[in-house]
Amino acid sequence: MRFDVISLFPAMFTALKHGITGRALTRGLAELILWNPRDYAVNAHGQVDDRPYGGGPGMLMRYEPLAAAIQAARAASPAGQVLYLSPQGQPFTQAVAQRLAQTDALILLAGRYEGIDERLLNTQVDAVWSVGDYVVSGGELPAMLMIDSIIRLLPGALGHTESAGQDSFSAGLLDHPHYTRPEVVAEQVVPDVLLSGDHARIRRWRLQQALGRTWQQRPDLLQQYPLSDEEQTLLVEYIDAINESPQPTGSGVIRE
Ligand code: 9D3
Repeated sequence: MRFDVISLFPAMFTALKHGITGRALTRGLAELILWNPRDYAVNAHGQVDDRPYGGGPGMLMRYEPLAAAIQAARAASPAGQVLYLSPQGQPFTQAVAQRLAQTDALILLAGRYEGIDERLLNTQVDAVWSVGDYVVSGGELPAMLMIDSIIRLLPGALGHTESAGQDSFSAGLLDHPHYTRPEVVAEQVVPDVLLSGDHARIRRWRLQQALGRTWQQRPDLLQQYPLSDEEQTLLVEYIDAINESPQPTGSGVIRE
């Protein structure tokens, strides 16, 4: 899959050379091409920002260099949809990542300053995505988040130890707790069930923990999740156990 990124700070994208994304790039599963609007600056000063019509604080990305960089990226990747990263965008979710991972090419436009001219948005941008309701300084980190989450979904990107397919139930739920050696740490022991070797019991415990943690931390996710009869039973048992034993204040437990 091909990613073309338009950004004033192309060096930020070197972060993607590490780990899973780095391996996918060196293996040729994914390709990353950067386009810097500064290279398309029109005046002697190499100016890439401009003042907003109507006045007010803040600058916009200057129209001509940005339009030229988009045009160059489009010419190099004609099949690529142009995605603009913006706080005004639709929420980027795992479902969106899964859909975009099915495509061959994407052109990501990372904004700086207060954003881009609305006419570029109208004529050059196919979709607008936000990575969450908080403010960051530019579109680069959001673009990297999107690229990372998409690359991990490409066939062959994850090694067998990283394979996401193992806990198929966990799609749409938070993960269960994990433990590794040693068996006792700071007077906390590994739950007995994980040492039992009883794989059916371990699977049920993990599913129950995933359901319980999602219920506690992310009830919004649970609303979207259709509970099987087994899951319903496990969750009720989890909630009952919590209501039987007092919990520290602030642990997020709802008591009757
Ligand atoms: C003064 C109003 N601000 C909008 C909330 C201005 C502004 C702040 C930060 C305009 C752009 C930015 C830079 N942010 C992004 O480019 C961005 C972003 C984000 O800040 N949050 C969540 N998702 C995204 S995607 C791109």
